Parts: sequence; structure tokens; C-alpha cells
Amino acid sequence: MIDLKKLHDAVLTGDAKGAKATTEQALAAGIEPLKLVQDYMMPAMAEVGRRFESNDYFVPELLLSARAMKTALELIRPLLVASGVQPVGRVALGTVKGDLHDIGKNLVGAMLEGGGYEVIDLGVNVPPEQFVAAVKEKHANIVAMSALLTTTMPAMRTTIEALQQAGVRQQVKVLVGGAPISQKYADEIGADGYSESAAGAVAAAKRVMA
Ligand code: B12
Repeated sequence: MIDLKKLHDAVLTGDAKGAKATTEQALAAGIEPLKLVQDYMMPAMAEVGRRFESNDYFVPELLLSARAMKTALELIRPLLVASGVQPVGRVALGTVKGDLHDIGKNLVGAMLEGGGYEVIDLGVNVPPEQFVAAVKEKHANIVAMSALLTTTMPAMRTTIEALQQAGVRQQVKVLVGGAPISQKYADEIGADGYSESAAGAVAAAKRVMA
């Protein structure tokens, strides 16, 4: 009998080895991959988000949990694809042009994956045309942009304008985030959603897709 709570606890405590081992055992025992994500990993990441927001967890803990989540997801993702479980949406995620900060972006990506979204991670220093290409060629239905510098925030507006010019703005929802970004700024540049946290990014994605 496998104790699946171990998977929850491994993600919560950032134990990538433990997350991998329990996931392997569970999959070998025929447990539904989706059950592992929805009942154990997502609640653990949601708790990680809560602990971060209440200052019980800090960036190192977040990174360890994100890595544990990613390690387990690497085993699970191919099975979800094979079993035909449709992702709830496809997100083109990146840190905007000129900006190399990716810790928050990576957390947002892990949370979105945990929330059932397929994430196309475009990396850092992503120019507007690369976001446009992800929408056109990879059929992303959400563009999620991160910026940590006040000097790179305007690249979000430029990217939205590039989506408009390419004629694809209507077919995507745009989410923005990062330390200097606010709801006010998101409204100003015509983004569809904003969140100040990785856990909130999933809720924002759900809201804009509804
Ligand atoms: C780590 C760090 C770096 C690292 C980045 C490493 C990496 N791989 O990311 C390094 C050392 C490379 C770096 C470089 C620089 N940095 Co720096 N950096 C930071 C620092 C200390 C932490 C950022 C971080 O990771 N926070 C933790 C994560 C979890 O938080 P987050 O990114 O905000 O993300 C959360 C939310 O914002 C949200 N979120 C984020 N993205 C998105 C996206 C969406 C769609 C949604 C919904 C939500 C969302 O969810 C996340 C999780 O909850 C900040 C200070 C700070 N306290 O923010 C300075 C800071 C951002 N850096 C700063 C500066 C100035 C620089 C440099 C210019 C320094 C220099 N002179 O070279 C360079 C710029 C390089 C470049 N071109 O990008 C300034 C920016 C000031 C400003 N007003 O613009 C800051 C604020 C430090 C300061 N107080 O001066 N930096």
C-alpha cells in the first residue's frame, strides 16, 4: 500500500528525490496520473503559495518545492498526454525583453502546470515577436509575461501591441505579473489579468479563460 501523502509532503518540503520515488511507485501500482496531480501535488503547491504569502516560506523553499513538483511532473506529463487528458489551456510564458529574472516566472510555470495548463516556456529576454510566434505557431491561448525591472515593464505593452498588429490579440488572453506590476498597470496596458503571486496566477488564468 503506497502512502500517497508522501507525494504531497515531498512537494511541500521540496524533496525532489522523495517526490520522484513516490510518483514512480504510484504509477507502477497503476494509480491514475491525474489523481496524483490533482489530489496531492496541486494542494501541496497551493499550500507552498500560502506559506510564501504568510512569510513562513521564502524564495529558497519555493524553488525547492517547484523543483520537486517539476521532477514528479516529468514522469506524469507523458502519461497524461498519452491518456488523452486535454490540458485546460496552453500558456506561452516568458520574461519580457531585456529582463533576465526567471525565479518568479518558473514558479508561475510550475503552478500553472500543476493547475492542468500546458506551459510553453519561452525563457527570459523574450522579444514581442517570439510571443506572437508562440500564439500563431503553437496555438497558445494565454500569453503570460513576467517583468521584474521598471525599465522592462514597457515591453509588456509593446508585446500586447505586437499581438494586436499581428491580428492575434482577440484569440489570446494576456496575463502579466512580477514585483513592479500592479492591477492598475495591467489595466493601463490592456492586459486581461494580473496576479501578484504564483498561486494567484492559476486563479487568474481560470478567470480569464472562463
Ligand atoms: C534574484 C534577483 C536577481 C538575479 C536574478 C536571478 C534569476 N535567475 O532570476 C540577478 C542577480 C541575475 C539579478 C540581476 C539584476 N537585477 Co535583480 N533582483 C533579484 C531579486 C533579489 C529577487 C527577485 C526574485 O526572484 N524574487 C522572488 C520571486 C519569487 O518573486 P517575483 O519574481 O516577484 O515573482 C512572483 C510574483 O511577482 C508573481 N509573478 C512573477 N511573474 C509573473 C508572471 C505572471 C503572468 C503572473 C500572473 C505572476 C507573476 O509570482 C511570483 C511568485 O509568487 C530582486 C529583489 C526583489 N525583492 O524582488 C532584485 C531586483 C528585481 N533586481 C533589480 C536590479 C536593478 C537588477 C539588475 C539591473 C542589477 C544590475 N545592476 O545588474 C540586474 C538586471 C539583469 C536583467 N537584465 O534582468 C532591482 C529592480 C529595480 C527596479 N525598480 O527595476 C530589484 C528590485 C532589486 C532592488 N531592490 O534594487 N537580479
